[in-house]
Amino acid sequence: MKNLVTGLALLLMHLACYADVTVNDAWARATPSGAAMGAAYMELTNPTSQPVHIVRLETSVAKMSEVHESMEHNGMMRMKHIDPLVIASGETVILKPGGKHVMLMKLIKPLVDGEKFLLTLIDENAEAVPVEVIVGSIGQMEMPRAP
Ligand SMILES: [Cu+2]
Repeated sequence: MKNLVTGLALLLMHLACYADVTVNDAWARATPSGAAMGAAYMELTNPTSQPVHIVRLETSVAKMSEVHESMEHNGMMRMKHIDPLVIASGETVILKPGGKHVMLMKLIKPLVDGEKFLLTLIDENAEAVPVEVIVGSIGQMEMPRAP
Protein backbone atom coordinates (compact mmCIF):
# COMPACT_ATOMS: atom_id res chain seq x y z
CA MET A 1 0.00 0.00 0.00
CA LYS A 2 2.82 2.34 0.92
CA ASN A 3 4.48 1.62 -2.43
CA LEU A 4 1.27 2.34 -4.26
CA VAL A 5 0.88 5.68 -2.49
CA THR A 6 4.50 6.59 -3.23
CA GLY A 7 4.05 5.57 -6.86
CA LEU A 8 0.94 7.67 -7.15
CA ALA A 9 2.62 10.66 -5.57
CA LEU A 10 5.53 10.36 -8.01
CA LEU A 11 3.12 10.08 -10.92
CA LEU A 12 1.22 13.17 -9.81
CA MET A 13 4.46 15.06 -9.32
CA HIS A 14 5.50 14.11 -12.82
CA LEU A 15 2.21 15.23 -14.31
CA ALA A 16 2.38 18.52 -12.47
CA CYS A 17 5.87 19.42 -13.61
CA TYR A 18 7.21 20.46 -16.95
CA ALA A 19 10.40 19.24 -18.55
CA ASP A 20 13.06 18.76 -15.88
CA VAL A 21 15.08 21.87 -16.58
CA THR A 22 15.46 24.76 -14.18
CA VAL A 23 15.88 28.16 -15.79
CA ASN A 24 17.36 31.13 -13.93
CA ASP A 25 18.17 34.72 -14.81
CA ALA A 26 16.42 34.88 -18.17
CA TRP A 27 16.84 38.27 -19.80
CA ALA A 28 17.07 40.04 -23.13
CA ARG A 29 18.32 43.35 -24.46
CA ALA A 30 15.93 46.01 -25.62
CA THR A 31 15.91 46.39 -29.41
CA PRO A 32 15.73 49.60 -31.47
CA SER A 33 12.43 49.99 -33.31
CA GLY A 34 12.54 48.28 -36.68
CA ALA A 35 15.21 45.79 -35.59
CA ALA A 36 14.70 42.34 -37.07
CA MET A 37 16.58 40.43 -34.40
CA GLY A 38 17.03 40.26 -30.67
CA ALA A 39 18.80 37.92 -28.27
CA ALA A 40 17.90 36.33 -24.97
CA TYR A 41 20.18 34.87 -22.30
CA MET A 42 19.63 32.52 -19.36
CA GLU A 43 21.05 29.73 -17.24
CA LEU A 44 19.66 26.24 -17.83
CA THR A 45 20.23 23.50 -15.26
CA ASN A 46 19.41 19.83 -15.67
CA PRO A 47 19.15 18.23 -12.21
CA THR A 48 18.12 14.82 -13.58
CA SER A 49 20.19 11.72 -14.36
CA GLN A 50 19.39 11.96 -18.08
CA PRO A 51 20.52 14.50 -20.68
CA VAL A 52 17.86 16.95 -21.87
CA HIS A 53 17.67 18.01 -25.51
CA ILE A 54 15.97 21.30 -26.27
CA VAL A 55 14.65 20.85 -29.80
CA ARG A 56 12.37 23.85 -30.29
CA LEU A 57 11.72 27.36 -28.98
CA GLU A 58 8.49 29.30 -29.15
CA THR A 59 7.70 32.90 -28.33
CA SER A 60 5.08 35.44 -29.26
CA VAL A 61 7.68 38.21 -29.80
CA ALA A 62 9.45 36.60 -32.76
CA LYS A 63 8.41 34.49 -35.73
CA MET A 64 11.47 32.28 -35.34
CA SER A 65 13.86 31.54 -32.52
CA GLU A 66 16.92 29.32 -32.35
CA VAL A 67 19.84 28.65 -30.05
CA HIS A 68 23.05 30.08 -31.52
CA GLU A 69 26.66 30.20 -30.43
CA SER A 70 28.85 33.20 -31.24
CA MET A 71 32.41 32.38 -32.09
CA GLU A 72 35.40 34.12 -33.60
CA HIS A 73 36.67 32.66 -36.85
CA ASN A 74 39.63 34.34 -38.64
CA GLY A 75 38.93 37.55 -36.76
CA MET A 76 35.24 37.54 -37.71
CA MET A 77 32.38 36.93 -35.33
CA ARG A 78 30.12 34.21 -36.60
CA MET A 79 27.10 32.44 -35.22
CA LYS A 80 26.45 28.74 -35.35
CA HIS A 81 22.98 27.21 -35.00
CA ILE A 82 22.92 24.72 -32.11
CA ASP A 83 20.26 22.09 -32.66
CA PRO A 84 19.44 20.48 -30.36
CA LEU A 85 20.79 22.27 -27.31
CA VAL A 86 21.95 19.44 -25.05
CA ILE A 87 22.05 19.94 -21.30
CA ALA A 88 23.96 17.02 -19.79
CA SER A 89 22.85 15.39 -16.55
CA GLY A 90 23.71 17.62 -13.60
CA GLU A 91 25.08 20.37 -15.85
CA THR A 92 24.28 24.05 -16.19
CA VAL A 93 24.47 25.67 -19.62
CA ILE A 94 24.92 29.42 -19.54
CA LEU A 95 23.64 31.55 -22.39
CA LYS A 96 25.37 34.94 -22.26
CA PRO A 97 26.50 37.80 -24.52
CA GLY A 98 29.40 36.65 -26.74
CA GLY A 99 28.56 32.97 -26.27
CA LYS A 100 25.50 30.80 -26.60
CA HIS A 101 22.25 32.73 -26.90
CA VAL A 102 18.66 32.48 -27.98
CA MET A 103 18.36 34.34 -31.28
CA LEU A 104 14.96 35.93 -31.70
CA MET A 105 14.49 36.32 -35.45
CA LYS A 106 11.84 38.21 -37.42
CA LEU A 107 10.80 40.15 -34.34
CA ILE A 108 7.09 40.83 -34.30
CA LYS A 109 7.53 43.82 -32.00
CA PRO A 110 10.50 45.61 -30.44
CA LEU A 111 11.72 44.41 -27.05
CA VAL A 112 11.17 47.26 -24.62
CA ASP A 113 13.29 47.94 -21.52
CA GLY A 114 11.37 46.88 -18.40
CA GLU A 115 8.92 44.62 -20.21
CA LYS A 116 8.69 40.84 -19.95
CA PHE A 117 7.84 38.16 -22.49
CA LEU A 118 7.32 34.43 -22.49
CA LEU A 119 9.72 32.05 -24.21
CA THR A 120 8.90 28.34 -24.19
CA LEU A 121 11.62 25.71 -24.48
CA ILE A 122 10.46 22.34 -25.80
CA ASP A 123 12.41 19.14 -25.20
CA GLU A 124 12.61 15.91 -27.19
CA ASN A 125 9.62 14.49 -25.29
CA ALA A 126 7.55 17.54 -26.27
CA GLU A 127 7.62 18.72 -22.67
CA ALA A 128 7.61 22.48 -22.33
CA VAL A 129 9.60 24.78 -20.06
CA PRO A 130 7.95 28.21 -19.90
CA VAL A 131 10.50 30.95 -19.29
CA GLU A 132 9.70 34.53 -18.34
CA VAL A 133 12.29 36.79 -19.96
CA ILE A 134 12.96 40.26 -18.53
CA VAL A 135 14.04 42.95 -20.98
CA GLY A 136 16.90 45.23 -19.95
CA SER A 137 18.42 48.24 -21.69
CA ILE A 138 19.95 48.17 -25.18
CA GLY A 139 23.49 48.07 -23.75
CA GLN A 140 22.67 45.56 -21.03
CA MET A 141 25.54 43.09 -20.48
CA GLU A 142 24.09 41.01 -17.67
CA MET A 143 20.81 40.16 -15.98
CA PRO A 144 18.95 43.40 -15.17
CA ARG A 145 18.39 43.68 -11.40
CA ALA A 146 15.78 45.66 -9.56
CA PRO A 147 17.41 48.82 -8.16
CU1 LIG B 1 22.55 34.50 -33.00
